[in-house]
Amino acid sequence: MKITGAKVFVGGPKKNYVTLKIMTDQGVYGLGDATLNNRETLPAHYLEQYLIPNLIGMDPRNSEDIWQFMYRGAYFRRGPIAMAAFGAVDMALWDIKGKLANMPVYQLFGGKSREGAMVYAHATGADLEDLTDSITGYVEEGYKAVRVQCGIPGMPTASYAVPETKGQTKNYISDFSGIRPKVEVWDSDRYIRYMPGALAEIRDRFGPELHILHDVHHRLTPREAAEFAKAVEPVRLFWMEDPTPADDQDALRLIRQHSTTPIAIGEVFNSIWDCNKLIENELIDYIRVAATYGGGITHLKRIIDLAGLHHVKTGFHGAPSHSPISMAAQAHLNAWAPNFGIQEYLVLGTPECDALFPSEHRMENGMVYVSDAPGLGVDFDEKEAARYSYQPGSHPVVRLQDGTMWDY
Ligand code: CS2
Ligand code: MG
Repeated sequence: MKITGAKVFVGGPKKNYVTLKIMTDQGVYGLGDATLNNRETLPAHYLEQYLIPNLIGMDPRNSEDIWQFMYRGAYFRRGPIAMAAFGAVDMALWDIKGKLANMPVYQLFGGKSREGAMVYAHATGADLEDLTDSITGYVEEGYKAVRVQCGIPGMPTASYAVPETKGQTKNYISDFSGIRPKVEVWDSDRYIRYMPGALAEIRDRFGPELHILHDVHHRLTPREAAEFAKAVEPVRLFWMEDPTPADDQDALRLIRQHSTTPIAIGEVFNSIWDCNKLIENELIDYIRVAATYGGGITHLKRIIDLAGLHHVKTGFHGAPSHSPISMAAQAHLNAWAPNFGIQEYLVLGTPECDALFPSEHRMENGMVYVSDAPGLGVDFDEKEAARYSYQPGSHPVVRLQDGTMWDY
């Protein structure tokens, strides 16, 4: 069996999904997702210029060897761009493998450990009242877990002008204006003074059963994060996410020494080598590495297995930037993983998204039920895809009030 060709599509409804389709000489094809939010064209180029020319002629069933070829063969390893490209190839190969076996991919891991996998939604509000309304909406829809974020009273707003620039380049970008980030202003002290009380009020209003999650988005120092984690202990959060910048694997030790608030981290990790110390030293409770830029199913499965040895559960990133293909890859892992924790789940399921990526994965009462179709159980409609093109975008950047650059 041989890979005969592959195509990359960039675009989608409100998102620049990077979709890889690998074709074979037996008519079976596989789909993968390489969407690296706001840097989408880079994994697309990696795929088109380096990986696809090498894949042609390879046996798609040898997904492990192909993964090692991409990773070891690159010499310059890891990093989100390369790992997103490898991840897309790997997902597509598992999709092919499942279709050949006529089995859903979770069967190839060892079958189902559960029927439905709990997900969490995002509730946000300009203030606490607004946030309460947003949480109420999700609770009424049947969600059992909600991530809660709200505006901080008195937090200054950006006073920096975002320069407007237009320009022309040869490839995807013809207008630079979407590339210039908007600026947000951050004040850790104000946040630490306000947020524990706000979270306590949410717990009071919604009672003990609701799983409450909160994302600190890498903005505190280890000492501040320890203070925060201690202050929110009575709220009994499901997790406190990304308390400190994720680069420093030792930072979490201080938080651990001072509190029992569960810690989740990993949405910006790309490799087991970004989190092995965190897992082995039992400094975290949930690992959030995504299938998309974590090298796909093959690599994520290694992380899940290491985590399982150390009481660390899964809580994969599921921001809307991930396409339904990698969400499906995660749905299969979530159905199987003995150490499944929770899945982030956002915004998918719009009619436009369903038309582009038809599937039978379904969401009901805050739980995702994996499709039993062979492979990943998601298709890709190329005619629909022709409606979309790449739109430049950027994450906001964050500065302190005096202008100092901070972590988004
Ligand atoms: C966030 C993300 O989902 C989350 O927990 O931290 O929305 C993050 O801001 C984006 O994925 C960035 O691309
Ligand atoms: Mg996050």
